[in-house]
This record gives sequence, structure tokens and C-alpha cells, in this order.
Amino acid sequence: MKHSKTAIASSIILLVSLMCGSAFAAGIKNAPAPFDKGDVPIALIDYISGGDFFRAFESGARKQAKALGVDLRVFPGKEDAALQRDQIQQAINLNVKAIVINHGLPESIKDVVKQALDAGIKVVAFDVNIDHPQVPQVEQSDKDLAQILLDQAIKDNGKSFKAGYVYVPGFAPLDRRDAVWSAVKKANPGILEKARWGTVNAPVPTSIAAQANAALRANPDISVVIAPWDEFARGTKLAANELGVNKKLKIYSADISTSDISEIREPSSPWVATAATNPAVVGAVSIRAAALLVAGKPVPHNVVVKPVLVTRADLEKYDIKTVEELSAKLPEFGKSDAVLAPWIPQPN
Ligand code: SR1
Repeated sequence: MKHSKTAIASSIILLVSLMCGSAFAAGIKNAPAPFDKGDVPIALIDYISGGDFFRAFESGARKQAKALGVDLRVFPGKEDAALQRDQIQQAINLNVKAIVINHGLPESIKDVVKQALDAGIKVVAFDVNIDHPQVPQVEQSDKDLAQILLDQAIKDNGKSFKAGYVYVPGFAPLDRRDAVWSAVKKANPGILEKARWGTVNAPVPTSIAAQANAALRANPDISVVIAPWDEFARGTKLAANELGVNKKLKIYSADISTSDISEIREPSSPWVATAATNPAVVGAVSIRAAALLVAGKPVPHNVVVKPVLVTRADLEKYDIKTVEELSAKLPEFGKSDAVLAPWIPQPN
């Protein structure tokens, strides 16, 4: 097959621009250096990339980066601790100005984060405890998230029920939510955790469905499942539908996306409530925190985005079908005033 010189040249240009991210971004008038000149290289290093939450987080991060004239280099995660370490080292070698770390296992990356800090690179961590005074921690107030969710479960089911619980230890948000679940069980001896399952193996919903199927079969008296990640809820719902127990089960989760809304609103869906932030907003907040650090401005050590409770009843009452409609109905879900500055443009 013959290729014209122009076609080959355009492919090379495309490849180089993909490798370089959003090349040649303009500077922002009256912004502090280096944002006045534009093209500020920042790396976003994921641990998990699959699932609606992480896709929306990345999309929000990209939009905020573009608005800031940031050349954002995204390193997708594959739930591989060694790969994430390697990617942090690659970002250091690329001389980025800041690194945003999205999830991960602290023990496998703390030393390379220290190398980045020693090289003068700013670091922001979302949902991974780096435990370093120079690294701001972004989170969704997981304590509040779990509390409002469990309050709703108790409101719907009373203080005595048999529960299934979905959990994988070692992930900061899940560990923080788990501390609230333990406290709620302790305060309510009538709430019995009959079975526990969980995995982060991709695709998570399919892996969870297999586990949930076995757990629900073995414990037919489970009437409530606490599944505090939307991927956990999707998998548990799959299993409930397969077993035909969807009408007698209620699933309470975390996170929300447009496709979650349609799953929650399906006729006879067992998924009845979720506590969530808008993940695109959390992505944007993480980039803003990194930009402020690069500009030499102060950033609080704990940057918190507040969650809201979303029930099937409310989605139906207000006929909400998308995350955009939810943002319009609940302004506190659609935006966050964390780490703002007059010179930071907010994406639409
Ligand atoms: C494996 S941790 C999954 C959670 O990370 C984010 O905090 C989302 O809220 C999701 O529930």
C-alpha cells in the first residue's frame, strides 16, 4: 500500500501531538507564572482507569487543565502498583511541574513521591494516603458519604436487617467508608453482616456479580446490600437479577453516572440509593490544587468535595435521567468552591 508524503507527515504530527498531550496551550492573562505563558506540564497518574467514576474524573481533570493552559499528560492505570511507580518515575523524567496521583497503594509509591518532591515537583493525591505534609489530600468526605448512605438504609429498613457488604481493604476511600459501616453495626446490634465480598479485578461488575451470586445464594435472608462503589452495586444488581431476588433486595451504593441513573430507575431495580459527588468536579478540583501549588499559592492539606444523597424516589420525582440534569437540580452536586482563585478559569 502506498502512502503520500502528506499523509505520512500528518500521521507523524498527530502522533507527536498525542504524545505531547494538549500541545501549545495559551497562557492566561494576569495569571501567576507559569500560567501566564501557558503549556504548563502536569501529569495525572491513575491506578484504576475503568468504570464510570474514573472516566468522568479524567474528563473533568482534562477540561480544567485545558481551561488553565495545562499540558496534561495522562498515565492510565491498570490496577498495577509496579506500573504506577514506573509512571511516577517517567513523569519525574519528563520534568512535569506537578503530578496528580489518582488512587493507588501508598506503600508502593511513597518513596517515588518523595523523589518527585525532592526534584521540586508538586504532588497532589486523590484518595491515596501519601502521608506527607507537602502533599494535599483530595477526598470526597467519605465519612459523610458513608453516613448519609447508611442513614438512608436505616430509614428504609429499620435498625434490624441482614446485610451483605462489599469491600476491598487497602483503598483509602473504601477504608474510610468501612470505618463508618463498622461504627453503624456496633451502634445497631440488630444489623447483621451475613456475608462480605469484593474485588477490584477488571471488569469489576462482572467479577463482583460472580461473588455476589454465590453469597446471595448461600444467604437467602440478606435483604440489604451495602456496596459503596458504583461498580460494586452494578455487579451485585446483576447477580440479584440473575437469581430473581431483585424485588426483595435493596442495594445502597456510592458514586453516580448517567448510566447508573438509568440502572437505578429500571423497573424493579434493587439499587435504591447512592451517595455521591460529581466525579468530573473532583477531577477539576484535583487539577486546580496542583495548579495553585505550581503557582506557589497555599493549598489546604485536606481538600474536600462534599457528597449528596441521591435516591431512586427523587430521581423519579424530578424525572432526572442524566448527571447534567442532576447538577441542574442540585447545584451543590454540580460544582465545588474548593481551591478556587480569581485567575483560575472554571470549565463549563
Ligand atoms: C476502589 S476505590 C473506588 C472509589 O474510589 C472513588 O473514591 C469512588 O468514589 C469509588 O467509589
